[in-house]
This record gives sequence, C-alpha cells and structure tokens, in this order.
Amino acid sequence: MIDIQYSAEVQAARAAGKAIVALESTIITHGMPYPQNVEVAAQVEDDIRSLGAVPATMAVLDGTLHVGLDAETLQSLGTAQGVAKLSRADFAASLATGGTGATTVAATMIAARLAGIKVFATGGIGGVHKGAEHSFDISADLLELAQTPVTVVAAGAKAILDVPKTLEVLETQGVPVIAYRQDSFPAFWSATSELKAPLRMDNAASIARAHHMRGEMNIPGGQLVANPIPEDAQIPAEILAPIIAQAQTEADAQGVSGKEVTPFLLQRIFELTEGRSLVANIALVRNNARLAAEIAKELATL
Ligand code: PSU
Ligand code: MN
Repeated sequence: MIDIQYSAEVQAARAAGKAIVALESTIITHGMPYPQNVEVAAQVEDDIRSLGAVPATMAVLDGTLHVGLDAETLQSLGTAQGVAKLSRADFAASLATGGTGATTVAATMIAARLAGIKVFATGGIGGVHKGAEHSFDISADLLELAQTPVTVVAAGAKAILDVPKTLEVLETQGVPVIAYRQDSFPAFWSATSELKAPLRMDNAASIARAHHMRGEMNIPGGQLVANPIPEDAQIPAEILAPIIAQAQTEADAQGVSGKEVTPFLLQRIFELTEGRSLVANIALVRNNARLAAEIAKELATL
C-alpha cells in the first residue's frame, strides 16, 4: 500500500474535479538557496490559486507521499540539510523504508500520476549533460517524460546542459516538445535559442487537447511544454556562457558526479552571477505555474 497524504485543499479539489497543478520539491531543497526557496514555493502556489487552480507540491516525509504541503512543511524542507533528492530509481525505496526526500521532475511526474494530476509546473528539466558522451549523464527526467502521462511546463532546457543532445533524446523517446507562442526552443535564462522546437502551440486549450489525444490513442508518456522566460527577466546568453563554462570546469576538476552535478552547477552559477540567475529563475517558474494552471483548467473540461 502506498501511503498518500493529500492536503485538505488538494483533497477538496479532487472531490470537486477542480484543476490541480503538481509542483516539485527538489527545486526547494536543491535548486534555490534559503530563504528565496521557501518564499518562491509559497508564491508559486499563490500564483496557481489566483487563477482558480489548486497547487499540489510533492514530497516524501517519513515514508508518506505528501500531495500538497502546508506552510510549516515547506519551511522545514527549505531549511533542512541533506534532504534526499528522489528520482524514479529511489522513490519507491524511500517510501518503503520510511525515508524523507524531495521529488525531482521524474519523481514528481510519478507522484502526479498516482494522484491523478495531469499537469506539472517547474523551472527547468534535467537533460543530457555536457560531456555525456564520456560521463553517460542523462537525467532520468527525459525517460520519465517518455512513459508517464503528465504534461510538464518548463522554461526549456538550461545552458548547463547539452541542449541539442537533450532534444535528440526527447525525439528518440517520442516526447512532444511544444514551444509556447514561438518557434524557438527557449533556453531557460534566455527566451530563445538557436534551436527550433519540434512543435509550437499558441494557447493552453491546444496543449490540453494534445495531452488528452495521447491518452485516447493509448500512447504512454507526457509532453514537455517549453515556455519562454518573460523578456524583461532574461539574462543574455553571452553573459552566461563563460560563467557556465567556469562552473562546468570546476565540477569536472572536483570530480562532481551523479545527482550532485545539477545542484552544484546551479549553486555556482548563482554565486558567479551574484544572484542574478536566481531572480530570472523565480520569474520563469512563476510564469510556468501560470501557464500550467491554464492548461489544467482546460484539461478539467475535457
Ligand atoms: N533544473 C533546474 N532547477 C532544478 C532542477 C533542474 O533549473 O531544481 C532539478 C529538478 O528537480 C530536476 C533535477 O528534476 O534537478 C534534475 O537532476 P538530474 O540532472 O540529477 O537528473
Ligand atoms: Mn544526472
């Protein structure tokens, strides 16, 4: 038996068939520094509520899967040290052994499926890391998108990743990659990249219908919606490129590997941009939450 604890708000939304948007918790524990991590988590939830949908932030606490967290739990996750970062490989083990951990994109998709939630908002997904031809470091997020029927709204893929290879893996895995209201595949801190997204949609209703159609056709897997960062919050790629290269060089020199790579790079880029990367990150996560709420509302009518 999976021990699932729904917040009162999510429980009521489920009973009423209301739109619900899943949110991950690794962004809180490993993606942003305190106190902004806790402030943003609460703000993103309010963004979703203000559009008439209900947020469901996921985490594993003492072997129970929580779907919807209260303010005290968000605060304690945001200040705790050494919280596990749970992905597909260790999610079940954590539940089975009374563990505590934050959910990545992959684990949040699994949790959303268990809770019957079809839409999930985050900042950026994991992808194919630079040098993957040597390290084989490809995020489990990509394979999850191929098999779990959740539409994930993200701001594209970060330039800490090998973005062309990330798109290739998504194509091989049959994951629809849908740019929102533009042709270019967004590059997280920048609204556009030199890469064209395979698909483009200009409204939430189309994205919801495409999600629904995959279900009707019995095609497993989800969709990746690539929502560009608002223009006024962008950081030009030329400013970031040398900073990312420096962070990557440091990671390689220190032998950082596995689950540590993404948090290490995010933290170093935060330091090297003197916090500017975080300001952009906050703007894009909130923007993604709003689009996810619109998609969830459309899906609730289908
Ligand atoms: N990208 C971000 N912020 C994050 C993450 C990725 O911009 O917080 C987190 C997400 O939880 C994502 C995970 O699922 O890192 C990917 O980790 P890995 O590369 O180890 O699969
Ligand atoms: Mn990895």
